[in-house]
Amino acid sequence: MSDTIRILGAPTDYGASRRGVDMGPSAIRYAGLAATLSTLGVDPLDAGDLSVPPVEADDPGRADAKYLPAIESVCTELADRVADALADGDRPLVLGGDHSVAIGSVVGSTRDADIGVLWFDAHGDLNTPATTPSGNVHGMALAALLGHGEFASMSWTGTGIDPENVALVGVRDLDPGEREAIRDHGITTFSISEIDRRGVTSVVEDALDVVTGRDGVHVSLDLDWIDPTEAPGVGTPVRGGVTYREAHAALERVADEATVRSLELVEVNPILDDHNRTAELAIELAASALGKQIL
Ligand code: 6HN
Ligand code: MN
Ligand code: MN
Ligand code: MN
Repeated sequence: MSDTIRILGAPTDYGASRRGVDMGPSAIRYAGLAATLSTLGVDPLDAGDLSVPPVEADDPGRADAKYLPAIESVCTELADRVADALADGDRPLVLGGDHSVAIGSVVGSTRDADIGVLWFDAHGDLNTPATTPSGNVHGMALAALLGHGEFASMSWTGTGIDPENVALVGVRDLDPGEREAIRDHGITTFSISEIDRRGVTSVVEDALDVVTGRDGVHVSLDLDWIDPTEAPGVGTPVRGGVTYREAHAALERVADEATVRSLELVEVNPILDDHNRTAELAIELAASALGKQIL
């Protein structure tokens, strides 16, 4: 793999109920993404944004999976762009957008490859149209990728990823249907309480033991994983998240122990942010995941 990081913006908020995450890619670039990546000795290649029609122009359609056709079209294009980047030997870095874009990133990253998925999130994102409390597809992204419920019949969400190759890290807000999904499908889940008890480093090491895929791991980083005092610019904040240092320690472990095949930074909402600090944190964490050294 070359040292080129191909930046792909996916400015969508179709999967979230709040406007603003569609400005995530712009906020993350403005906070200095390319300059930071350059200091790591990697080559940032900004491939621009996918063209996403404004949400106002569309009708949400079904209440239990809002804007699903629009999400399908964005994710289908994103999957191809991610797979193309990898085929060219570049590492894709996807900028969301709400977390539904992960359906595109992971479908693309897993094409002709055997990968693990690390999902850092306050939430499980394991609802289906049958269990969702909101109808927002960002809360269903991981279920879609695993082919749960109705997603089993949708070819655009299919990865063939084995649930044993997925780990959820740091969750603290699960819906009843998500708890059931974790139990029924045996998805390795490390709650925030486990991080409290055992420390983030040891938890991430265990997660990495679970997900190691032959071709590396996809890191899906939902910024609401971090405590809202450090990451206020997210659409669905939940108190009691990991601290600034815990987040770095986690991604530093990932860089040390795994091959990061693809990475995404999602749910940054500059409208709700405090002077773009969540976007800045997203960049710092990407740098940690890509092997930034302090000494
Ligand atoms: N995210 N579990 C809630 C729902 O509506 O399904 C919240 C989901 C949040 C999703 O932050 O990516
Ligand atoms: Mn999420
Ligand atoms: Mn595969
Ligand atoms: Mn979340």
